[in-house]
Amino acid sequence: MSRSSVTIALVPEIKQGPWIYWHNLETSIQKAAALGYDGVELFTASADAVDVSVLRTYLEEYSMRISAVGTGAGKVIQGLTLTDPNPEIRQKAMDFIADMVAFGAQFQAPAIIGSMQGNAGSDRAESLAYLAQDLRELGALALSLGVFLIYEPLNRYETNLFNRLEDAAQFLEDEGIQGVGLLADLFHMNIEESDIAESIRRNASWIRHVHFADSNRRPIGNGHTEMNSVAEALRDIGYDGFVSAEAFPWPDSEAAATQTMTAFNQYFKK
Ligand code: LER
Ligand code: MN
Repeated sequence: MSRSSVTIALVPEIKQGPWIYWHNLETSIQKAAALGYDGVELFTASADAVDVSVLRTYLEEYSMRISAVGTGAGKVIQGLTLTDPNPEIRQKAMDFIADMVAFGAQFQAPAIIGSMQGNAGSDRAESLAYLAQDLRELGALALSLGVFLIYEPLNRYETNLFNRLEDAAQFLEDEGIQGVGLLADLFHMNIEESDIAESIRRNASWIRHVHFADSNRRPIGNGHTEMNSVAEALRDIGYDGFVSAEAFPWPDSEAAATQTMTAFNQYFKK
C-alpha cells in the first residue's frame, strides 16, 4: 500500500509555489504527524541547509520518514541546470545534486531532479547527451548509497526535455541508465498525458514517487482530475511508494494538508 507524504518548503527566498507547509521544519513535521502522514518531502536551499542530527531528532520524536528531497533550489536560487551550455554551470549542478543525493540517502530518501534538468538548447542531441551522462553518474551514486534517483517529467511550460512518463522511460532504457526511477506528478501528467491512468499502468515499473495534486495544482479534490481511475491504476500496479502532496497551500496550509489526507484515505486506504 502506498504511503502518504506532504511537502515542506524551507527556502527563505522562495515565498510562493506548490508546497503545503512553509518555513518551519519542526512545526510542519509535528502537524503532518498529527494528521496521520507517514512522511514529509523537503524542499531545501541546499544539502547542508538542514542540520542532519536535528532532523533525525524530529523524525524520531514524531515517528516520521523523509519521503524525498527536492533539488529545485539549485535552479531557482543559483541558476544551475544539468543541460546548461556552460560546462562550469553543469558541473555545479552535478555537485549540487550529488550532495542532495547524499543528504537524502542518510534518511533512505531519494533526491528528485525536476527543474534542475533544464531545457534542451538548439542542439537537442547534445543536451540529451549531457542529461544521459549526468543521470548515469547520479544514478550510480544513488545506488551506491542504497537509494534511487528520481527523474521527473515536467509539463511543456517547464521543460522541453521529456514531458511524458513514456518518453522519459524510453530514454532511460535506451541509454541503459541504472538507479533512476520516474516521478509521476499528477499535475504535470494532467497537462501532458492523454490518459493518466493508462500511462501509470504502462510505465508501472519506472514509478518510484508520486506528486499528488489536482488538475489546477490545488490539493486533490479541488480540481477536475478524475482521481478514481488514477488511484485504481496506482493500486493495481501495487505502487507502495510515497504519494506526496506537492500542491498549492490552498486555501491555506492547514486546510490543504487536511484535505489531502482526506483524499489519501479515500483513494488509498481501501
Ligand atoms: C517539482 O516537483 C515540480 O513539479 C516542478 O513543477 C517544480 O517546478
Ligand atoms: Mn512535482
